[in-house]
Amino acid sequence: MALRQKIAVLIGGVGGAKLALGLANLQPTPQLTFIVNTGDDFWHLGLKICPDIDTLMYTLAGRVNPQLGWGVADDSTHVLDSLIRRYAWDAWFKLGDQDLALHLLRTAAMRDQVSLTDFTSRIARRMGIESTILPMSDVEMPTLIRSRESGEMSFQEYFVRQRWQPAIQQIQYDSGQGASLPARVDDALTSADMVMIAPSNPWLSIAPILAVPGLRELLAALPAPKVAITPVIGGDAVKGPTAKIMRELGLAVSARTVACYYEGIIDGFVDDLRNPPFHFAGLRTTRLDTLMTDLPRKVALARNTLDWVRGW
Ligand code: FO1
Repeated sequence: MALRQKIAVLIGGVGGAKLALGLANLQPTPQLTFIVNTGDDFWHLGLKICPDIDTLMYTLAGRVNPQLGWGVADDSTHVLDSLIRRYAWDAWFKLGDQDLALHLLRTAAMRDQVSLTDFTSRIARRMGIESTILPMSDVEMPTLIRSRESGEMSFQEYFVRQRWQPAIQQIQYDSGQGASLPARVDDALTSADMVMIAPSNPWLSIAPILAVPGLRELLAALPAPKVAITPVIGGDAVKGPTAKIMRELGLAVSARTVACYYEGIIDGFVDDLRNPPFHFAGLRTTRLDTLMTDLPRKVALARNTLDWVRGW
């Protein structure tokens, strides 16, 4: 029997989860390990919240809210309603009741000194997810946003409370105060037949992963093919603030800028058919339909990317 191909994917957010679902629905299914951004994680109402891990888990388990791309489908909001109506709480971060169950369990596990990696593996298994989901680090590495209007703020303060409206002056990535590369992340990358960078926001979702000590250097030295997929289609992002942030950072809103950003850590780049072609010395590029509006399109992008890289 042929060995299942091992693919490690750097990932974060709603756009990344779409590709993850495409990869997980390939036949035969590759052996998938997702290395997930935890720069968005925060403590809220005493609970440990890990939005990108949860978005990925709910998506792969078929439980995600399809309209939002995050949270649980058909979730109720009894707790949230109580907080607002009975206690006049400023409930700016929306937590559904079923989603809360996961945050309660995770918080209890953290208090019992269970690592985020072990907790995530346990929950993913209980959700029936076959892929491996690894937080980029067990040490907290919160991304901080600085803007002229609002000064320094936490990621969720910027993203949710202020609806990503403040113009970004600087993004500060945490390197985990000397934390080292988690052994399971190291293993997943070292043993991978291919590494992919999902079409997640490079500055908000992928850069925090690249800030994990040792990860960028390891990636650069890996002999396996490493390929990124563009989050920019037709001069804009499908959803979210990618294009806005690029403009605020003084960058041209193009797939070329994204490929440039990943220089040194990728050797292939999947651009979108709608984008103008570009060439970089030493970088293989292809143009595919990267708009993942339904499951067949997600699977097609995963399949076409793998077929392209296998043909190198
Ligand atoms: N995004 C929002 O825009 N508003 C919310 O109230 C919100 C709540 C929320 C709760 C749990 C969760 O896992 C994700 C949630 N998100 C919410 C999404 C999240 O803030 C972002 O998608 C990511 O952090 C960016 O990748």
